[in-house]
Amino acid sequence: MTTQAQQLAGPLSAAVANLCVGLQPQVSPATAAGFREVLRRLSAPLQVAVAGRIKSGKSTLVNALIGRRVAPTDVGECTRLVTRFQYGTVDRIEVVFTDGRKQVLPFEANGSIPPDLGVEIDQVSHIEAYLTNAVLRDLTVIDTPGLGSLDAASVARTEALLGAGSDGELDPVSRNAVAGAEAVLYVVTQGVRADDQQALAAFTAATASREAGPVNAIAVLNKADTIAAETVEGSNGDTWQAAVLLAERQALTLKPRVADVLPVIGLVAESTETGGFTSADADVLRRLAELDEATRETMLLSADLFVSWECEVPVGTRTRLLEKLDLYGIRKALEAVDAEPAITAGALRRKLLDASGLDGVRAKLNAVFRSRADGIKAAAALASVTSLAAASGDANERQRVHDAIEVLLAKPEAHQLRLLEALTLVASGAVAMPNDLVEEVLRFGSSPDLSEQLGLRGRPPQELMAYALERAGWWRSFASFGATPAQSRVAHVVHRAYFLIWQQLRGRR
Ligand SMILES: Nc1nc2c(ncn2[C@@H]2O[C@H](COP(=O)(O)OP(=O)(O)O)[C@@H](O)[C@H]2O)c(=O)[nH]1
Ligand SMILES: [Mg+2]
Repeated sequence: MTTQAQQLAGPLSAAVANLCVGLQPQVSPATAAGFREVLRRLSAPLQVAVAGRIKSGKSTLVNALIGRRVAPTDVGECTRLVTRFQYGTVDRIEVVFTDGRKQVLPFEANGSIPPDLGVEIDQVSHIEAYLTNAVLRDLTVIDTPGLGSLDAASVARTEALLGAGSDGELDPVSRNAVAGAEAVLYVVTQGVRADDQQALAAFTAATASREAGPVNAIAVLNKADTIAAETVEGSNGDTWQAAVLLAERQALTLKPRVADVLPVIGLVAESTETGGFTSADADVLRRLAELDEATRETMLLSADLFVSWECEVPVGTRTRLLEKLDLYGIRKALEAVDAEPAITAGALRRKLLDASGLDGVRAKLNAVFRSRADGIKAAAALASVTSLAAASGDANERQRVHDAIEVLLAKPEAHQLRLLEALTLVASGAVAMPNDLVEEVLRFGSSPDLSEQLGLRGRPPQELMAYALERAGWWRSFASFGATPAQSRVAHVVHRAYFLIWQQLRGRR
């Protein structure tokens, strides 16, 4: 068996792949089969699950991110299935049945997956959608029906199938050990409830007990346009400001299980990114902008009034615009036309996209997931390797695997992996720390930027270096003196992280 080094995300994935290859002849056939699956996953793009309650707008957001209206939204049986969107050289939909059978289906004329498949849905495991889409080259996006929902069958399917796609070679225990998404984009709407926390825990279960944490989890506050600004203190009646404030508040509830909570308007992002917003729509908006003030204000009071109020623009046209942008998007577009009556459809689209907050979500995905894909994948693979060995029931085998992992982690190159592990341990509360130290440790995961990792964004290099060195010293003594063994292990990693930052800063001078 050879590893496909050119497809691996980086050196950490390569190190874990080598570990698997090296161990393969020394373990039972069942564990070896599991290792093959781990190797297969290591050379695939990062697997990101989009999770959250039903109707929170997951599929809408998936479409916006992929840039094509390919996931059915709202209704239809497909919204109850897990769909994996991955890169392929030709566009293709495969329905995978629970018995392993596969059936190829055509896309709808509009390029979407058919909302109703015309097959026995109870026998469907999940859908594989291959798209020739550049976004998917290094990110496989998994749309889920919804964790923490009331539809028990959908929940069961989500939990069972997140990250499915194994070749049927594995027994259920092993499959569970290697299944699971490697990262999660968690979609919430106004008012995170207690069961959203439960849903995050369910995600942990679905990722085969790997913790979701700030290293591999981001949350978005979707449907930001529907927030009633007057209910949010400090928003000054501004919807987006209200969304920003609410997202900050939700971050307090969800952190440190997620890296951040960002507001977004998935619907507007979808319409502007998938070609849904057309120049005909821009024409309609220009006509609406010319209506007399009173008519316009009345129409913008509610969705009902928008479509039913007497006005020269046909009702069907208005209904379609409402479906694409909802009232908030229409209001924003009208403001843009007011400010610049000759605005082009393209410029209007850009304004709407800016208003949707999608750029912020993309930037966060890049900073938290893409830039760390190697570490995230390697850590997930190591966790799988560990649970495969544990599941084998053979104490010798377990010891051999454990020893090999220890050797790997002791290498200086594996520092990033240890740091990711430490972040997850601290974020999940598995290793208890005082709050200020938790915050300090988690900063390492907040950004690839060194000054931000130090919590000293924008400060001069000299100050950054002095601080890194000082904290390195502090964590070293904390490791030796004031710490429990578990804390001490984390502290050593943090000490080294500061030391390496200091070295890097020095090298830049
Ligand atoms: N107003 C508004 N509606 C949205 C937004 N995102 C999604 N929706 C609507 O919410 C409904 C459910 O969306 P869907 O993506 O199917 O949710 P899912 O069940 O989580 O996949 C659809 O009618 C979407 O058009 C948003 O940001 N604003
Ligand atoms: Mg959906």
